[in-house]
Amino acid sequence: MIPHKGRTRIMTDKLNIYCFIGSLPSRAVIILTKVLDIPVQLNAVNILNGEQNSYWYKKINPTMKVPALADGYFTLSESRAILAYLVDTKMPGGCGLYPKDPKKRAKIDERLFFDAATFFPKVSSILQAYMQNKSDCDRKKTIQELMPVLKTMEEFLSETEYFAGNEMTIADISMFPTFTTVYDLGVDLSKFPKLISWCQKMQNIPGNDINQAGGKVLLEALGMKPKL
Ligand SMILES: N[C@@H](CCC(=O)N[C@@H](CS)C(=O)NCC(=O)O)C(=O)O
Repeated sequence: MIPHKGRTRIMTDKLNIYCFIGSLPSRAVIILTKVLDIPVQLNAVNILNGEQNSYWYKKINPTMKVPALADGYFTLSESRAILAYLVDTKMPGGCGLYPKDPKKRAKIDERLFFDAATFFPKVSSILQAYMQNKSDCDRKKTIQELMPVLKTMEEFLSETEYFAGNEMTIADISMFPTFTTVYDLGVDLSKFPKLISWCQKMQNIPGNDINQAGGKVLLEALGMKPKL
């Protein structure tokens, strides 16, 4: 991954991904590039020192968040939109990760929206509570608020092996780094055996090493040690 020092845009034939390895949605995008085995240029944006707010990055992603993608002059933010774009453009013939069949795709979108609107924000609140050095009580409250979400996710896995059917899709890839973060934070997962076995399967995919490395970076930023 190359550091990106004040340049406005890196133009290469490869797709450019702007990311921070500690970031959960950045990791989901990197993992998908490994699963699809596509050449990409990874550009590090250090959100720990505020690089996401720099002028050059704001031109690529006006929301000033990671990840972002640049495909020539076409730019895209929002990790789940990037995941869908990567499958659609790199696997034009279709692919089980995000099939073209409207019903299958709608089910995957349903899980992606659940992730964006419910799962990721709850985990993000826990991380914020650690980063802002909130009291133990406040931290525990954010963890308690995650529990019903994990229960729903356990129920999602009661009928299918993955979140949107019996094959891995981009919905699983999107949720994987967020779930391993929950594990790393030491949240009690004993009531969620299906989530644990889903996570174990996901650990065999290409890019798991990057997810683990990102987990270490994140926990170090929080002053903690990873369990995985
Ligand atoms: N919904 C966005 C969330 C992106 C996001 O929250 N990124 C965080 C890192 S995980 C970020 O860039 N934070 C820096 C900031 O808020 O200044 C996505 O999935 O891409």
